[in-house]
Amino acid sequence: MEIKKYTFQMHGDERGQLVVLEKDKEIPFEIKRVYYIYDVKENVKRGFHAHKSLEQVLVCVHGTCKILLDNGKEKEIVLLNNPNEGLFISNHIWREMFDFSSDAVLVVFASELYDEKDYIRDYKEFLEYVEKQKF
Ligand code: T46
Repeated sequence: MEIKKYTFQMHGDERGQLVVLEKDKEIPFEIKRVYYIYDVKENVKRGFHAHKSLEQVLVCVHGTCKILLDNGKEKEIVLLNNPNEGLFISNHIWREMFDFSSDAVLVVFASELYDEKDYIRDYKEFLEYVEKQKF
């Protein structure tokens, strides 16, 4: 599975760091929604779903977390531990987020507004859905 992990340019100087994310540049779509996840309790796993259309870029701006990506055939685990790195997740990818450090802040840039109908929350249904996309 191709993993799209971006390293963003840092505009650092003696005052500290600054990272810029703009639509169609660092983020490969028009950003319609931003949300963030933090204060995740120990051993908690989140996600367990895929999206029919949504594309997202995940940035762990503080602390660390891991993301499991699953395209129905292969699985990969990506560590996010750097505020100048972003992970692109396309549609049709099952994701699970885990191993959050207690100080982790995961910011997500999304290509669409929130729509529960875009979620596939059942793993068996996800496998059937990706299989159907081939035809
Ligand atoms: C994803 C991963 C990375 C809203 O009302 N609006 C929103 O924009 C979002 C994202 C969530 N919600 C509500 C829906 C649930 O009642 O917030 C609650 C928690 O959402 P969820 O259980 O889906 O959270 P995660 O962490 O499992 O998944 C989220 C995103 O939902 C999902 O799209 O890819 O983060």
